[in-house]
Amino acid sequence: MKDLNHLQKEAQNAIQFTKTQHELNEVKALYLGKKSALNQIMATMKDLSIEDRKALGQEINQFKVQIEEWVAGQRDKLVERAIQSQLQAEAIDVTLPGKAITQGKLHILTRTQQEIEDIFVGMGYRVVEGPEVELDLYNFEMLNLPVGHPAREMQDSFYINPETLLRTHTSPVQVRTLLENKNEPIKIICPGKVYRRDDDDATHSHQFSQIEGLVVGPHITMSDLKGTLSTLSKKLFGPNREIRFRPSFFPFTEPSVEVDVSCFKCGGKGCNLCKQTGWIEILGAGMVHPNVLRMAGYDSDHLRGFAFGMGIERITLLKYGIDDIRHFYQNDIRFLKQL
Ligand code: 2U9
Repeated sequence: MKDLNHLQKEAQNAIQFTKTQHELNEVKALYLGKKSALNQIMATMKDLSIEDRKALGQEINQFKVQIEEWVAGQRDKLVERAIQSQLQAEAIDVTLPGKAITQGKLHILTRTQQEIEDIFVGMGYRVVEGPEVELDLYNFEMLNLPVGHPAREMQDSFYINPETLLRTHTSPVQVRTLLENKNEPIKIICPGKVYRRDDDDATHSHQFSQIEGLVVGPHITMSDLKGTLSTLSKKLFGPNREIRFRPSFFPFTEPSVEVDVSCFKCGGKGCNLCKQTGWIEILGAGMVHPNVLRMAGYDSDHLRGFAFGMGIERITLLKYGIDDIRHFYQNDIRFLKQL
C-alpha cells in the first residue's frame, strides 16, 4: 500500500497538470473518492491501536486538507486561464477604423423644386398638383390649342387614346383650378413631371419637370409679372440679377415673353455661359389669353392674369453648371455626391 507522503506527492503532480475542470474533478476523486488509495488506508484503521489510529487520523486529515487546497488553487488557475483565453478569442481591436454611416439626401431636382416653391409660397402662392395622365381637353383644347393647331406639334405627346395623353406641361393643373374657382382670384404654382415625344440629348428629355405659375385677379398687369419674376431671379441667382423680357409667342398667353436673367457668371459682361450676350434665358411667360379665361368660365372683360413656366432641369443645369440633363436621371453616385 502506498504511504500518504508518496500519495500526496503523486496527487500534487497530477493536480497541477490538469487542463480542465473535468480532469481536475477526476483527479480529486482518484485521491479522495470512495475508490481511492486513501480509502483503502482508512479501511486499515480499525486494526490499529488507539494511538496509531489517532496519529493516522491526523495524517489523513492533513492529507485531505492539503489535497483540497491544491484542488481549489488549481480550479482558480483553470477558471482564470479560461477567462483569459475567452478574452483573447473575443478581443475587439478598438483602433480599427469604423464603418462610415452613409446618409441619403433629396435629389437635386427635388431641392431646386422645393427652393422655387419656397420662394413663391413666401409671396403668397398656393402649391397645386394634378394628374400626369390628362385629358386632351385640359392639356391643349382649353389652352387655346384646338385640334390641328400647329403649336401642338411642338409638344408632341404620348397618347393613351385620342382623348387622353401624358400631359406635355403642368398648365392643365391651372385649367382645372380655374374651373374649380370661377371668377375668384387665383395665385398658384403647379410643379410636376411632364412628357413630350422628343429625342433625348444633352438638353432634351422625353420626361422632365416644370413649375408653372398663374395669377388671376381684377387688376393684374404685366408689371406685376415683371416684379414677380425679378424677385424670383434675385432669390434664385443672386441679389444683383436683372431680368429682361423679349417678345415671344405662346397660344395661351398674349402678349407672350421670353425672360432672360443677367448672367450670374460674368455679371453681364459676356462669357462662355451666356455665349457673350450677358443674358441667359430662364423661362417663358405672358398675360393669360382672354380665350383661356373665357373657356374656363372667367369674365375676361374684368379679370386679367399672368402666367409663367420654367423647366426645373434647365434652372438646375444653369445654377450648378451641369453640362448634360441626362446626369439627373442616371443615378450615378459620383454625380449625385457632388451636389
Ligand atoms: C394657363 C394659362 C397660361 C403657362 C406658360 C410658358 C409661358 C412657358 C415653357 C418654359 C420652358 C415650358 O418647360 S418649358 O418648356 N413655358 O414658356 N408657360 S406661359 O401659361 C399658362 C398656363 C396655364 C391656364
